[in-house]
Parts: sequence; structure tokens; C-alpha cells
Amino acid sequence: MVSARVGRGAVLAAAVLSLLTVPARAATPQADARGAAALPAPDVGGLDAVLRSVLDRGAPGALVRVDDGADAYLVTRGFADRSTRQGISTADRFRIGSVTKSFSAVVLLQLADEHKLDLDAPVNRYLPKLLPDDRITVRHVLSHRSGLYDYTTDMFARSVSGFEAVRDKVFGYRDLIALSLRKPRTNAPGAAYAYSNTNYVVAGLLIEKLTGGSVRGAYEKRLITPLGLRDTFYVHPDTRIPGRHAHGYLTPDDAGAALVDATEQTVSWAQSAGALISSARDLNTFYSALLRGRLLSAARLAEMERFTRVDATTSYGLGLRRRELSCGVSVYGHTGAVQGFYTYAFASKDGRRTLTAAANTSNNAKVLGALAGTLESAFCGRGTGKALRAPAAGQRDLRQ
Ligand code: HEL
Repeated sequence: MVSARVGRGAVLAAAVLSLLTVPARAATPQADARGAAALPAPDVGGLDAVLRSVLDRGAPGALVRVDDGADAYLVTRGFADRSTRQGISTADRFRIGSVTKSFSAVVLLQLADEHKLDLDAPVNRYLPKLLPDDRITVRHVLSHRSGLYDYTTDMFARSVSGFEAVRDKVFGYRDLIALSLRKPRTNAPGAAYAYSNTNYVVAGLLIEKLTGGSVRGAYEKRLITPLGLRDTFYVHPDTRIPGRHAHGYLTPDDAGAALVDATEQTVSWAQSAGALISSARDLNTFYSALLRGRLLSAARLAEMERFTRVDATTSYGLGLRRRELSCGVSVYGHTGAVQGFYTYAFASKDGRRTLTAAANTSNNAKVLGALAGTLESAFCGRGTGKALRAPAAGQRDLRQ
């Protein structure tokens, strides 16, 4: 169902949405800095088409919310709960997986703003003997350049049995780091980008050490309460999602096997790397505030936005991804994959336009790929080309 609200109060039905296409705009080098005011209007019909293709590829339900100044565009398709056949809603809460990493990074960057943390200091200065190499700095950890092996690679080698083995478990941060340290480091500190959940478990330990409290307390005091995020919760080790929420369905590795309802789990295997629950509205509020400079000093935000190239269209900063879209616009945010849920949460450079899209399945690359199409519809408008733009010369090597 398309329930697109355009402006405050006005509702457009799907039938009146124009699906006319226009030629793709030429990509410009300045597009990265283009503010939301200069972006074309979101393509609501395009968003709906993307969600339909997400369902065609196996997701029970999908939702998207685009906020643009005072306007909000809401589109949903399918079910929040396959057993009751309740329709999914943009008001539903869901697990956001690694979008949590942006929250953890912001907490640590706030601590840096408060002169309680030096990003270039070794992690072991704050947590003596935690890591086997004194050269691993806080910045290496937040930018996935520490070389710490990702223990989840082995944990979820088999998707359903791996998940069932940990869904009710409660790990300490040090248990998870010990799992990582059983394996050799993937690279020397700072030498390469290698995404690893272990980095953001270390981040959680740092938050606890530097604040003297829990990560839950830090998220609540520094982000959830000040931003009024009424749908955002860190309930670890509770297994339930509070209030109205979408169920999440894990896709088994065996083709044709029934989806597994993975909604309830401790997410203890991730914690500060991926255990937050949120909603589309709250994630849009969070990234808008972040990109508009309301959470960090300009200097710390600039550090968060120093990017390492990951692939042709993606770069990673400090707990922040940058994606280059086909129209030349770059967007900033994070993606999440946790059993049962995929999330994209991104904002324009000036934070004025934000998108959150979620599907309630995971372990399905076709769904993940299709859901990325919401970014194109939200930030590039109608009729944008599908071909990906080659990175501009100055953007090829952004490794620090
Ligand atoms: S993976 C990612 C995504 N991140 C990383 C983190 C997160 N999520 C995980 O590490 C979960 C891994 C298991 C997920 C599970 C599934 O799809 O439900 N997959 C399997 O079991 C595969 N055998 C880099 C994609 C991110 O976008 O940052 O979230």
C-alpha cells in the first residue's frame, strides 16, 4: 500500500501518483555537497515499485519513510506478521542491526569532544591489555581498520543453526573479543579496511569504561532522550521488541525452506555493534541531527566524515557509510543486517532529506539489493539512470 503523506496532512493515493519518467540528470562533481533543497522531489511511485520488487524477492513486508523538511513520504507493502497477516506500518519498530554502529560512534565522538578520549590513542591506554597489539587505536576500531577478526563470520557460517545457537545467549563483551582473538588479525593496524563487528564490541567496552555506566545508559542520556526518540530501545539482554513492531523472518540457506521467525533474540552476539531497536521516524531524526551538526562539534563530525574507500560506490568513515547514487548525489548513514531485518538509513549531506527503508527478512541478497533502490527513488527523483557513476578522480583513494 502506498500511503504517501506529502506535506503536513495531505495524503496522495497511489492512483494519482504520476509515474512519468524523465531523462537522468548528469552527475556533477558538486553533487556530494548538494543540499536537499537542490534535490529533485522523491519519487513516491518509484519507492512503491521498489517495495513491490522487495516482496517479489521474498520479504514478507517492507516499509520506507522519507523526511524532507516538513514533508514526509510513507510507503509500505506486505505484512508485519505472517501469522496474523497484520500489515506492516511505517510506525512499526524493528531491529536495526549495524545502524547501531553510528550511535556507538557518536557516543565515542562526543566523549572525544569532551576531551575524555583521544581518537589516536591506543585502545589499550583505556583498556589495558585488552588487545594484543598496542598500535591499534580508537580511530582504527571505529573505521574498521584495526585488523580484528570478525567472530560472526564463523558464528553464522550456517545461518539458521548458527542463529539458534546464540539467540538466547548472553555474552560479555570480553567473551566476544576472545572469540575474535582466537584468529589471526586480518591486517596490520591501519593498513586496510576490513569490516568487523569486533571493532564495535571494543567500542562498547570503551563507552562503558569512559562513562562509568552502561552503553544503554549512554545511548539514552546522550541520544535517545535529547532527540526524543520514542521508538528507540536498547533492551539487551531482553529478547522482545517493545510495543508495535514488525516480526523479522530469517531466510534459511536451503532454497525453499520455510522462513524462521527470528523476532525474539538477545542480540547479545552484537550488543553495541548491532542490538538497537528503532523506527523509521527515529532513524531519520537521528541522522538529520547528526548531519546538521547537532550531535557533534564541527571538528568531530568532519572526522566522522573522513572516508576510506570500500568499493566503487561505498566508503566508510567512523561508524558512517557514504553511498554514491547513480545521479551523483552522495548520502550518509548506515546499513543493518540482523536475523530477520534489513535496514537502510541515510541522509543528504545537509541532513535535510532522510530515508529509512526496512524489510522484515534477512539472509536474502536479492532483497537487500532491491531495497537499495529506495535510495535512488528518494534522493535522485524520477527516471534516474540505473548505471553507477565511476568515482571522481579525487575520490579514488580516501584511505587515511
Ligand atoms: S553484516 C553487514 C551489515 N552489518 C554486519 C552486521 C550488520 N550484521 C551481522 O554481522 C549479522 C551477520 C549474520 C546475518 C545473517 C542474516 O542475514 O540474517 N546472515 C547469515 O547468517 C549468513 N550466513 C556488513 C551486511 C552492514 O550493512 O553493516 O548489520
